[in-house]
Amino acid sequence: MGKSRVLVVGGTGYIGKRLVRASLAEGHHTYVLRRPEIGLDIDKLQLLLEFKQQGAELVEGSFSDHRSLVEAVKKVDVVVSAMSGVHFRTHNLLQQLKLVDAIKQAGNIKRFLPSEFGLDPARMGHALEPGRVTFDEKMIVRKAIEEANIPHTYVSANCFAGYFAGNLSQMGTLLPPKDKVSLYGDGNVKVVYMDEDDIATYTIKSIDDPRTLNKTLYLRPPENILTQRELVEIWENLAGTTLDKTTISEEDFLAQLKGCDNFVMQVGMGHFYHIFYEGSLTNFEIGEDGEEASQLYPQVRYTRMREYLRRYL
Ligand code: NDP
Ligand code: GO6
Repeated sequence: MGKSRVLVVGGTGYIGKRLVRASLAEGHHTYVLRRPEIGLDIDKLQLLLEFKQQGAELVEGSFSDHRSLVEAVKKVDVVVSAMSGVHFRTHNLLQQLKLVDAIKQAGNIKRFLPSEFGLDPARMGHALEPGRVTFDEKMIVRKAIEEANIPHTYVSANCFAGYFAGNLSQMGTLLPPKDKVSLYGDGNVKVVYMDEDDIATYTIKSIDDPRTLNKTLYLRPPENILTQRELVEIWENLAGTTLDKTTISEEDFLAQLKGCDNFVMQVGMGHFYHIFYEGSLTNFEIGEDGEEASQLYPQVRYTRMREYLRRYL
């Protein structure tokens, strides 16, 4: 396929920086939004300057200046947003409504990928409070996109391995436990663990693909569909250890969630509940409105969790 002009919004973020690199690697003309609000954040600025050296074009634009967003959007064919969903209280995801307005007014965008990259929010209508806020906000953004008839692709990336695999899916840590691991229920629910660079690679593959137009792209490469138990076993084999296993029953987990007074923690626990007890990543078949990434792009050699976990040895 030909080369596109791609604007990455949120390009210095955790997944955003990988999207910039993947777009450059694919040979697209890559533009990265540079917000004046970065102020004295020297790491953000240095990263942007690195991207420029690697061939990206930095475009100034602010969410508090509609015209600047329209001008930025007019330079490109595709907009990929990786706005934050982490600092939940500030509703950053809804900032994207301003981006939708700008795209609507500019009128030239061939594909918009809003910030999704997780559970499919369209399947989370029943999600627990307060974690459901992320799904609700993503659905509000979807509605605005669809009402404005903006061509789009939604990427359901499942579990970022850095948050869910490196720690063997333990909450409150990013490192593998040394002695004991707690399993959610029987530990036999299928989840999907994804290397973050692969998420970016698949996402960028989809931006000019007619097969993903107005569809959801699910990242479900077969060898990365694993139970928590299988993930733990992979680690035990790599590390040459055996971990003591304890079980958290569904009732205990929900009681802990309800008793927790930290908002960000409650949000996280809600997400873990849906993933590891309910099986929300895998308890459905991909339908007419979806495509599976490793089937569309079999040439991508995706990272298996055995390989990903080596870095934690
Ligand atoms: P980050 O927290 O790294 O933030 C991404 C970018 O958001 C920042 O770099 C910044 O852009 C932008 N941003 C933050 N606040 C504002 C603001 N007030 N106004 C404008 N821009 C702002 O995001 P993540 O990469 O962690 O998350 C991206 C997406 O991935 C989210 O939708 C999230 O839900 C999802 N996610 C999924 C996970 C999974 O396991 N599936 C795990 C984590 C996230 P700039 O670069 O311009 O400064
Ligand atoms: C990642 C996290 C990890 C929270 C999604 C608390 C949206 C999604 C897979 O920001 O709340 O320990 O789907 O103690 O649709 C956070 C959130 C993960 C990271 C989940 C996410 C996943 C957001 C924690 C923790 C490792």
